[in-house]
Amino acid sequence: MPQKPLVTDAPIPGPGAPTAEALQAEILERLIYSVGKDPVVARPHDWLEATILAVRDRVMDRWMESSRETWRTSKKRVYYLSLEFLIGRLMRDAISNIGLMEPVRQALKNLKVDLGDLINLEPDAALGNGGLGRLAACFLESMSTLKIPAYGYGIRYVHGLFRQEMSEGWQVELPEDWLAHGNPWEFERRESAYEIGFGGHVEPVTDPDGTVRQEWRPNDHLLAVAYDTPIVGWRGARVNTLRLWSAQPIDPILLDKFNSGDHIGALEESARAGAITRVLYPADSTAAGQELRLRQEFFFSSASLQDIVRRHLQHYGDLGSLPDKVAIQLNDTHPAISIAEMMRILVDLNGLKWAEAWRLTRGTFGYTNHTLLPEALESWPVSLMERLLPRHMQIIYQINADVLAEARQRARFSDAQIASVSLIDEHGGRRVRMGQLAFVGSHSINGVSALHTELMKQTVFADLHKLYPERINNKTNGITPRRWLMQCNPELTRLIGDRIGPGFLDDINLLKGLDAHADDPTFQDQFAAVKFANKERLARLIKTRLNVTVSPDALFDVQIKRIHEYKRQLLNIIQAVAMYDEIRAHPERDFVPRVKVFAGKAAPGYWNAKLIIKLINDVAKVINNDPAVRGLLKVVFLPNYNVSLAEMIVPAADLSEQISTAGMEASGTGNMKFMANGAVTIGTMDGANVEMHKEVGADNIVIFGMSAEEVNEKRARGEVPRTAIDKSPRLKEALESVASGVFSPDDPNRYRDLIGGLYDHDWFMVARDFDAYEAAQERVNELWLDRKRWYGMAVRNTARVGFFSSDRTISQYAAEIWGVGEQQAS
Ligand code: 26W
Repeated sequence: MPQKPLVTDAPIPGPGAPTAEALQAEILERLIYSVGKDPVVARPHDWLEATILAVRDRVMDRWMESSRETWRTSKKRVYYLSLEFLIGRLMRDAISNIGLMEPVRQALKNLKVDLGDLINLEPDAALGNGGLGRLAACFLESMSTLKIPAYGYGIRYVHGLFRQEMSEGWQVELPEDWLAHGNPWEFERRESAYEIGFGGHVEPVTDPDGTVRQEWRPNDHLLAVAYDTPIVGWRGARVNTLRLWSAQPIDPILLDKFNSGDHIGALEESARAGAITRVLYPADSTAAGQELRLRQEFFFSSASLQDIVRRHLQHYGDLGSLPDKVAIQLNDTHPAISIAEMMRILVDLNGLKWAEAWRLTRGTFGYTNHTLLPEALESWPVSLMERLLPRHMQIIYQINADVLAEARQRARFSDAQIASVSLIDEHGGRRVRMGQLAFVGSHSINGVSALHTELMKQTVFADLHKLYPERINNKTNGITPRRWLMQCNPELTRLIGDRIGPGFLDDINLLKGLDAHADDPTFQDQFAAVKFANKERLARLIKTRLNVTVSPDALFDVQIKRIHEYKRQLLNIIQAVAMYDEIRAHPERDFVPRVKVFAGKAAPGYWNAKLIIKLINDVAKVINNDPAVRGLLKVVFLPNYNVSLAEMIVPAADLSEQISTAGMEASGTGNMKFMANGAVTIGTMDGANVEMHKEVGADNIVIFGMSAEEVNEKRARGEVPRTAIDKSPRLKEALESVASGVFSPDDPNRYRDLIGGLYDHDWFMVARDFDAYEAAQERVNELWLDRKRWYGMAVRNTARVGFFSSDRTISQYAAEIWGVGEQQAS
C-alpha cells in the first residue's frame, strides 16, 4: 500500500525539489566515486556513507550561502561554547529538515536499500553526558532554524560517552567508537589550526615606546585543528557550523629521538597531544578536578577565541567593535577560562588597555548556569592553574582585585560578603572558582528555569547578585520540536496535521489548536491508536533486548535520564516494590497493569548510582518472574540510554516521571519531550515542571511532594526521617524487604547502606516524599481508568507544549542577551 506522504515532507523553497530518480543517481555516483564500491558488493555501511554524502551535497549550497550572507551583511555572530554536544544521529535530521524524506526513501528503495535500516546504522554522536549537552544540540538546530548566524564550538572527542552494558545487572562501561567507520559529515580544516600553549613562565617585555607588556612563554605547545559539521535548520532556513577541535602534535615524530633508535619515545609528543581530545569526561555532576580536564577546557577555549578574534579582525580590522559584532555564550563554567584568555588576547597580544579590554570582554560574554549542586561547581587549585596557565592566573588575580575593590568601595561589602564574591576560595587550599569568574566577566548570567534562576539569586550567587543586580536573568530551556516530535513521532505528526493543518510545523504555538479537539472521541481514539502503535514498537524492542514480554495495553510508566540520587530513581523503584507487595497481598483486587521503564547511565565513579541500577535490575528479575504478579507489573531497565534510544521510548510513554527532590533539578528537558508526545507528567514542583504545571494547567499534570522551600527547611532543621518511615507501613515494608536482601539473596547486605541512608539523613527526601508519591500514583491509576479523561489530558499536553520549544528559548537569548535577530540592523 503506498504510504501517505509525511506532512513534514515540505520541500525547501527554491528551485524545485529533486526527484527520487535524481537522488538515486546521486547516491549511486557517490557510492562509486567517493566510497569506491560497486553497488553489487556494497555493504550497508557503504550505502549509508553514499547516502550521507549525497544528502550532504544538497546541504552545501545553503551552507555556503549562509556564510556569504553573514559576511555580506556584517550581522552580529553568536558563538556557543560548550564542552558537550549530544547531537545523536545527523542523517535523518538533515534529510527531514531539507524536506527530502520521501524522495530519499524512494531513491533507496529503487536501489533495494531500506532507509530505516540505514538510519539505524548511523552511530550516535554522543559528545555529551546528558541535559547540558543535549540542550546545546537543540540550540544549534534552533539557531539555524531562526536564521541566526551562529557557530557551535567544542571538542571532537574520539570517544564520546561510554557504552553501557549490563553484567548480572551491574553497569559496565565500554569505550564508544563513533568514528570507527569514519564520519562523512565532517570537514577537516587543516588551514584553521591554532597553537595552544601550556606551562612555562611569564616575562615582562618593554616595547620600543616604553610600555611594559606581560608575555607568556609556554614550554609546551600543540595544535588545535578544526573539524566542521553543517547544522541544518528547519526547511533549510540556514546552515550553521559546528566547529569541533582536535588536538595534534606540532611535531608528529621527534626525529632526533627516532634517529637515535628511540622509536617509541619519538611518538611521545604525538601521544600526549592526542590525549587531550581522546575522551569525554563521563561525569555530569561532580567536578573531578583533574588536570586533563582543565587542559581540555583551556585547549578548546583558546582555539575558539583565537578563531573568533581572527575572524573579527579580518572583517572589521579593529577590536573595539567586538561586543557589537560578537556574542559568546558560555555553556556552564566549562569554558569559563575564556574570560581570562580573552583578556590575554586583548591586552598582551593586541596592546589594549586593561579597562578597555575588560569592557569589551564583559560586553561580549554571557554565561549560563546549569546546576546548583555544590559538588558540581568547578574550582581549580591555584597551584595547578599557576603551573599550567601562569599568565591566566595573574589575570585572574587582577580581575579579582578590581572586583573586590568595587565591592568594598561602591557596595560597602562586609568581609563575609567579600569572601563570597571572591574568585579565590580560601577554604582548605586556595582554589579558583570558575562560576565567579564567569559571572564577573559576563554582562548576562542566566538560569535555565524560573525556579532555578530564583534559587541562583538566593544561594550560590546571592552576593554577586547584590553587587550586579541587573545581570541575572532567566531563559527557560526548550527542545527542538523537529527531532522530538516530527522526526521521532511521524505518525502523531501526521495525525495532528490532518486535524489542524500543517501550520504547526512552522509555528509550534499553533499546536494550541488541538485543544479544541482534546475531548473529541474520534480524535482521542486516533491519538490513542498512535500511542498504542508506538508502545507495540517499544514492546518489541524490550522483547529483543531483554527477552521480557510486556503488554502494550498496560500503562507505560517511564523514567529515563542520568542516574542520580537527586533524580530519585530510588523513589520510583521502591514504589514498584510497594506495588509488588500490594499485588501479592490482594490477589482479589483489580490493579492497573503497569510497565515501569528505566534507562540511564551512571557516572563510572558514582557508587550509589551504580547500585541503584543494580537494584532496579534485581527488583525487575524478581517481579517479572513471579507468577503471583499475574503480569500486572513489569520492570525493565533498557541498557545504553542515548539520544536514539530516547527517540524510541519517548513516543511510547504514557506517564513521564519527573520526580527530582524539589530545588535540585535546574530545569529538565526530558519532561518537555514527553509532554510533546502526549505523555502525562507525574512530578515535583522542581525546575521547568513548575512552568509546565502553569502551561498545561493543574488538571493535566500530577504534582506531588515537598516544595523547594520545604526541603530547605527540613534540611536546615536537621529533621530525622524515621518518623516518616514509622508512619508509613507500606514504605517500611518495602524498605525492609530491600534492606534485608529479598531482592539480593546472593548478597543479602547489598542494599543495607543504601536503604540505611534513608533512615539516617535522607538528604534527597525519598522517605519523606514517599506517601505523597504513592498517592499521586494512585491518582494516575484513577485517571488512566477514565479513558476519556486520560486522553483529554494527553492531547492537552501536546497542545500546550509550544512554550517549551527551543525556538522560543533561542528567540529570548537572541533578543535579551545577544542582541541579534530580526530587529538587528544589517
Ligand atoms: C564538572 C562536572 C559537571 C559536568 C556537567 C558538572 C555539571 C555538569 C552539567 C551542568 C550537568 C547538567 O547537564 N545539568 C543539566 O542541564 C540541563 C540543561 O540546562 C538541565 O535541564 C538539567 O536540569 C541539569 O541537570
